[in-house]
Amino acid sequence: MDSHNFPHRRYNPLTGDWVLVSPHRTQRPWQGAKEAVTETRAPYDPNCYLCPGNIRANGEINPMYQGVYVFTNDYPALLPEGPEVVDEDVLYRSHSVSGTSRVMCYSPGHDLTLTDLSVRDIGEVIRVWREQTEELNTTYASVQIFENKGSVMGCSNPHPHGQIWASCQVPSLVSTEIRMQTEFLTKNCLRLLEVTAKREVEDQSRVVCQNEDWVWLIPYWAVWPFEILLLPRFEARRLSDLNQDQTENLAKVLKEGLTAYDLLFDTSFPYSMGWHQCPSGLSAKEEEAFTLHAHFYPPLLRSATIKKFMVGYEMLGESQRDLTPELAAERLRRAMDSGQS
Ligand code: H2U
Ligand code: ZN
Repeated sequence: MDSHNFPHRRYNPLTGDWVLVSPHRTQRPWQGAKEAVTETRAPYDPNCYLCPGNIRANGEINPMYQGVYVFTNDYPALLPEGPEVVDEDVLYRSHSVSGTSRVMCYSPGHDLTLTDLSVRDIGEVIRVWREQTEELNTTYASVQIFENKGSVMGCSNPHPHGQIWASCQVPSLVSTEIRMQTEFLTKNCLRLLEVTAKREVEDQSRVVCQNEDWVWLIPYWAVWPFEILLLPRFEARRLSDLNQDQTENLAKVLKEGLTAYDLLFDTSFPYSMGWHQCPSGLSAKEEEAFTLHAHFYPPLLRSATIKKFMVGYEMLGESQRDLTPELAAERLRRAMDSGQS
């Protein structure tokens, strides 16, 4: 069967979910009309609560920071301490959670995005990700680094920033990935994401860009049209494991991959991205099975304004896509080439 032309389901070994792929529907003409959505912003906005020297919503004043700036979220989703709650009712279960939430400004420049930063400045962002992971891991098992970019993803402020939420309890999606990676290692004597990186680099059809340490690819089981899985090509469990060369190469692949995103629809590409790092306190087998990686989930489908909706069948049955991951990767590679010529 030519899977590029017929409906089929693909398995996501990281979650255990299936995705319905309906490539025949893309026979409809591709309307990749480039409706550029350009928004001009000044390098400083007196009303922005993240710009250097400005007052935040709780009255605190940001320092005149020059590089990356991290502060505790003024409206944190997690608190370090609280009353002990355990409810083990047969139906209604709950337990306490403890943690902290931080906001991380990537740059003082209000008009920039992570993509716009130089490779050197992206390297600074990674260095702070590494430091934060190391520090927070001494108190909290799980360190979740993420970024919501663009108002379409619910981002409240265009100033380039991400967030860090750390907790003693491991969040559900990370727990699932731990279980799936451990089961894969037990069954196949292979690390799931290590073998994924190797096979994808050999095959190339879903790879958008790569260097000696990293590969930026659309996973075989991608749900979002231009979803990315960023994988190391060396053994790593946490950002704090990265050495200087691996950090520099990560900055390079981020610059390249994110630039391809922006070129695709001639817009500052929105997404939700985040790192999955190995929590502390796992068993030796779970720790061995885990590979550090990042997911990028962008909502756009056909242009800067036409997004993919996860509704209907997706909400009630399972995720579905028309554009194959292979075609999506080819479009991103082409966008990248157009930027180089
Ligand atoms: P988004 O990246 O999703 O827009 O979130 C920005 C965060 O910044 C949000 O969690 C915090 C909000 O609580 N924030 C502050 O900590 N201080 C402020 O003055 C405003 C927003
Ligand atoms: Zn700002």
